Amino acid sequence: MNFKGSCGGVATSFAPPPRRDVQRRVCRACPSMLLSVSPQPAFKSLPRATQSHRCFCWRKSVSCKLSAMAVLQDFQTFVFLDLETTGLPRDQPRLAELCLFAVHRRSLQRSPLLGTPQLPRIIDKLTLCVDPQKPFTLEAERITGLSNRNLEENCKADFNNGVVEILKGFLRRQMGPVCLVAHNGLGFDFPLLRAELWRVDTDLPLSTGCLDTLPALKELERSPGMSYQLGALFRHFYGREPIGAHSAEGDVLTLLLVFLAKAPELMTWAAHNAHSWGKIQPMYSLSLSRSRN
Ligand code: DCM
Ligand code: MG
Repeated sequence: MNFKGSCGGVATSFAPPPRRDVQRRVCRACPSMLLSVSPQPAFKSLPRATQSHRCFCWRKSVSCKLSAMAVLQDFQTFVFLDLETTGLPRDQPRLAELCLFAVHRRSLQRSPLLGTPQLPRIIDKLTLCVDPQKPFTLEAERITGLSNRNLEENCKADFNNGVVEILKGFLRRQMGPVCLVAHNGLGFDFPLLRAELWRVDTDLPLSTGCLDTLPALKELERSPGMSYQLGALFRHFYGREPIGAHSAEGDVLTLLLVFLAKAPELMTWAAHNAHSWGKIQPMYSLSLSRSRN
């Protein structure tokens, strides 16, 4: 088989598979490159130390012998997500506002110059307010500007099938594989969204990626004494205050700009470290939350 353009880093334990098996993925050894890898049927079951594959780079020849490749995801669309809620996890919060910005990886490939936040031109956006059917804590009401009263006065429905259809339709129209991105997403946004979806007996595709920028940036942007709160990261990268903190749309905008400051590294980090939606534990069990409502 002709591996023209091959990086030459070649697994020795198996022969090249037929071309139709080749898939585009991201390579740990040359992470910014799009690679074509040839998965083996028993790939996942190989011990990590002996996993290897034959790959070639679309852009230029590089040398890469992969000896410990995890199952990597070549996410095509990153969906930045933020939820506003009636309180913190200890309050068993309900969702009151959600915002998603979907950006194709092509629009994320170059970091903006530091200090000059610049948004991609092509972004799909979705912002919805919902009646949480649960009282806000005073603090949640204060910081978000949302209240049971103003949501009711504006006739917002609860998190029902209508909201779910809009959310799923929004995600379906994005080029996959899709990776959700949220700051402290593993600790808050993903488990809460899954609890809300389970409440109405539905779910997202289990293979949807989930990237939490909090641990990612702790690893990628090390600086002594640095705070990794979203607002602090924005100040760190852009030297100014973020706009619209604690509105779902304001926080998503801040998150996207923070992501853009380290976009190539974060996309590579996601390829290696993103969780799958199916592994996200809902924030609380429904029987418990129902009995408290
Ligand atoms: N939250 C809260 N008290 C805080 C911070 C957050 O109750 N001190 C809740 C309400 C917010 C939600 O968490 O809607 C999400 O936080 P954030 O606005 O930071 O995304
Ligand atoms: Mg928020």
